[in-house]
Amino acid sequence: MRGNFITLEGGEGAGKSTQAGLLAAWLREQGTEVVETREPGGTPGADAIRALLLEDDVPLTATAEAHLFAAARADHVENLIRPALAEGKWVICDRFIDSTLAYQGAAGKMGVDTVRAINASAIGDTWPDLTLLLRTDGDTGTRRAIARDGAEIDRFTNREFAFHRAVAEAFDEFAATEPDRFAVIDGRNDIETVAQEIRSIVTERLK
Ligand code: Z5A
Repeated sequence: MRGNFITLEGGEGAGKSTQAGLLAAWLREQGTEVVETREPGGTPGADAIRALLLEDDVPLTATAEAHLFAAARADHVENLIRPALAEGKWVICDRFIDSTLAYQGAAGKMGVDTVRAINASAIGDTWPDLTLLLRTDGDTGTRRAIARDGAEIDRFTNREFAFHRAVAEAFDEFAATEPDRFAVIDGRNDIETVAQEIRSIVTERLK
């Protein structure tokens, strides 16, 4: 039987990585085989593209960025996500296609439909079964990311407030359009409250 595919989405510092780890640990306690991964990245090829996108100081157009995120995703889906699901494992992925739709498509102004088309062959029918959207106000997320990383602010984090607001609005719109796939969670709550809510949602929707 195919495993379940869960993605976590939201702005920077929303708590996605923290909650991905807690959810994976909780599922493993119950005997579920879990693969934890993240985007961009997750395979050697996708990690090399991640370095180009997030760490190297190479100026890129929005179109080039969107194609690179999709290229990383194609490798990640084909070499890691799809095989794991086929083996019955659950895959928990920190960011996936909705990030590209929100960052490059909506906030980056390429257009959500254009970005969706670029990603069509990268993911095929490998859409998430459940997408957990962690909502925070911009300040909370940025404060958490800065407290964690100190001065290490990558070029996505450094973008202006209006860009992050456009990202947040896009995520809200996607969740409203696809309520069966998305669950919206208040990421401003403390870590254990958020984790408990996620466990309830996963139990209700997937178990
Ligand atoms: N990007 C894109 O443009 N297009 C795409 O297609 C994709 C990505 C896939 C990825 O950077 C950047 O790439 C991202 C979008 C862009 N940039 N932005 N902005 P990344 O993967 O390096 O970083 P990130 O995805 O933004 O994640 P993050 O900053 O690591 O945030 P997080 O995973 O949501 O948060 P966290 O690491 O779990 O928590 C942050 C800190 O807050 C940490 O110290 C925690 O202990 C603390 N924390 C977590 N939860 C709480 C609660 N509930 N209360 C208090 N403190 C908390």
